[in-house]
Amino acid sequence: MATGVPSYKVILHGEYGVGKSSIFRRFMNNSFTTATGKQSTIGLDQCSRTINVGSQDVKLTLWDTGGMERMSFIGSSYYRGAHAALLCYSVNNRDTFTILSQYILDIVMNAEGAKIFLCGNMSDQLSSETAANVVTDSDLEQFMSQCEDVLSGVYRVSCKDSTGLDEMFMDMAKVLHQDSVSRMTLRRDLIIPGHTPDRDVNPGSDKRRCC
Ligand SMILES: Nc1nc2c(ncn2[C@@H]2O[C@H](COP(=O)(O)OP(=O)(O)OP(=O)(O)O)[C@@H](O)[C@H]2O)c(=O)[nH]1
Ligand SMILES: [Mg+2]
Repeated sequence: MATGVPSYKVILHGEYGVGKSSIFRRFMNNSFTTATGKQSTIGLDQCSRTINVGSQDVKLTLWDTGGMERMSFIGSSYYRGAHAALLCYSVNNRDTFTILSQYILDIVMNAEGAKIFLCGNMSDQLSSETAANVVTDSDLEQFMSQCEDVLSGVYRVSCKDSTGLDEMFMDMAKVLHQDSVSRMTLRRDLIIPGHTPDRDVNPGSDKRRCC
């Protein structure tokens, strides 16, 4: 039986430049860098943090990579065993938002069973100058109404000024742990000591199997 701190793997997902690595760095060491020029992530990074949810410690491990790696052979280890995907877009770039359904499909196909959390980053960039390209509250509401069964949490954050990040990590840890506890309870309730369900469903099946 597994012991120790429950551990959950979360992959970062979303368009180039929406701030996935910035979220990763805030998670890892609470830092933020403003890169001049395009610096896409190459390779795979992972980092863990222990978060206390109520009376229980849980470990969240974030995985970050660039789009090219996800499509290469590295991709399979990226998706494998993921409990969740943090699907990111930039609140001041509608293109990164309108493409989200493609990313949801990608997660569903490659990381079966992973919960999806939606994260709008760069909330510090919401201003009148960027208004034309901003993802509005009504855009978000419409998207959520279409995808409510798919989304396990919705957040708005800024890596630049740290708004909303710790609350998001805490909430994700809570949701993932609660889900895991519910599954274990369900499994335990289904197993009655000394009772083998298969035999009752098909009495006599043992005879047929006997050689
Ligand atoms: N103003 C502002 N800039 C941000 C924020 N988050 C990230 N950035 C900047 O956005 C740029 C892209 O951020 P990254 O974290 O590299 O984005 P990414 O999604 O990892 O990009 P890829 O690796 O290419 O997929 C960098 O110049 C960051 O400094 C934020 O919350 N506010
Ligand atoms: Mg990156």
